Amino acid sequence: MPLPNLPYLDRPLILLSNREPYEHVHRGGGIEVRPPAGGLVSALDPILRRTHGTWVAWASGNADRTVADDFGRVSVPPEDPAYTLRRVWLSEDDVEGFYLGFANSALWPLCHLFVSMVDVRRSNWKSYVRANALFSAAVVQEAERIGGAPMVWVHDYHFALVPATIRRTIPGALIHQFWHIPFPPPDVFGILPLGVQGALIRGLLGNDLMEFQTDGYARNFVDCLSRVLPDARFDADEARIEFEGRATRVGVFPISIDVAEWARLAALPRTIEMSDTLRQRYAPGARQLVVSVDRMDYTKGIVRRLRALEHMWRSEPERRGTFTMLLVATPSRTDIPVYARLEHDVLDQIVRLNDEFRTLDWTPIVLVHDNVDADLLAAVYRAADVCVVSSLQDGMNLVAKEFIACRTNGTGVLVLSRFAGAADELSSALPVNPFFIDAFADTLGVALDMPAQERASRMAQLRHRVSNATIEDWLDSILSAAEAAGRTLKADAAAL
Ligand code: GDG
Repeated sequence: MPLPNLPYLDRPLILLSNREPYEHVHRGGGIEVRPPAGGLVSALDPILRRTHGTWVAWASGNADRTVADDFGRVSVPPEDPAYTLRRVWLSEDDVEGFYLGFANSALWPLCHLFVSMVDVRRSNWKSYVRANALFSAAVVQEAERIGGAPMVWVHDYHFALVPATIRRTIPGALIHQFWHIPFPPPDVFGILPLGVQGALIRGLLGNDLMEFQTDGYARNFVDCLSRVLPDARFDADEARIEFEGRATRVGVFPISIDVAEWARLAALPRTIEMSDTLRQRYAPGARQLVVSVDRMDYTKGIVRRLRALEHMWRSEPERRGTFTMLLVATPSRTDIPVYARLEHDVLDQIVRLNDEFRTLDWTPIVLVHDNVDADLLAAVYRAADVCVVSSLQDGMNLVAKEFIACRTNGTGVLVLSRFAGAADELSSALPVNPFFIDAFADTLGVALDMPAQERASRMAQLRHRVSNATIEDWLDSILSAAEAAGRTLKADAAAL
């Protein structure tokens, strides 16, 4: 990926995320390294290589300790060491309480407005506090090792308390945080115990810059903070919060993907071969192929998607057999009961629908319930006539952008939930409200019936948008805004 120039990145970079970029695992008597999985890690890895920075993350691999030094440090990438991965070990109790518990059973449903699923426990909160302290200490230790005032880039909702903690120890650090998921409005945030609300907001105000995917989430953050900390002042023109003598800026940076890399993957001979096989198998002749790709997560609207299909096949029997639904649902967070139940419900629903509607030469829904390689995903995107993203809430949704990047021939229809952050940018997609089942089915019908010319013109607009807002653009704008925030805040502090 061609990286931005980063002329402004004159401080040592320390990145903090829950997932680590390289995981060491025992395999067949030896140790294997699992390279960056997932788009975000792959996008950030080159920046760390370029800047010889430090990445602090949870040690999730069962051979991680074997290869790291006494401090949990290991040089990566293994074949050509360029930066330091600093691993943080969590006890089983903290994986349960911090990660599965407070982060994924309280904050995740809360931020996605799944109020009835929010499960707050004192022990999980304590574990979240403890884990945040552990990660903060690791960042501080790395900063001391490197020397100078670093730029610390914190990722996501796992680490709301980290910025303020680091700030207390290294006042001159430039700290900023990207919040990948939605931020809830005050009434929903208000479900949390008062003390927890205050601690989270104060923790985040340790940042120089808070980064969100959309205007709406940024506004929600400001509304929450105004309610929780009435003494905080927000200057809307400057997008600046002032609280207890410190300032935090708020910015909107919709995340993107490595467009060139997806286009390259989609054009590989083996991808084309896989894509042709998918079409021959599931969409022979005039039959169309509708696809979806998600982690198996209740926020992605998989159950509603299946209901819309059921509604369509029942109310418009002539649609049966005209398309196959290829549903890629990657297992996720299976240790959390709600996720295990979702998996069970989705599998059940698919078996039931296939039993009811299948014909001799047609299986209505084909499920891929596995972790698949990126080139197979590219083949799925390439093979599709229609891609459906039906999130009930979603910070951005990268799948929508990946589908567009892979449509190098300019065809294909994107059906996109109004409740995905991506909908703000991708206005030429077919919008859908996944809660309104009949209308969802109607929209699928519109997508399937859309004339080639309209498909091409909508896709041209989508491709134009995505090619002009890539992951490199995102990195460039976020890192330069963080540097600028650091500069102006320093000037503000001098003037105070
Ligand atoms: C959060 C926010 C925001 C999926 N299955 C496989 C696989 N994937 C890849 C896709 C895509 C990514 O996972 C999923 O993208 P989402 O955008 O849906 O992400 P979330 O995991 O929900 O993450 C989200 C994102 O952060 C970034 O800020 O967009 O709103 O919830 O890249 O391709 N990749 C591979 N095998 C799979 O089986 N290799």
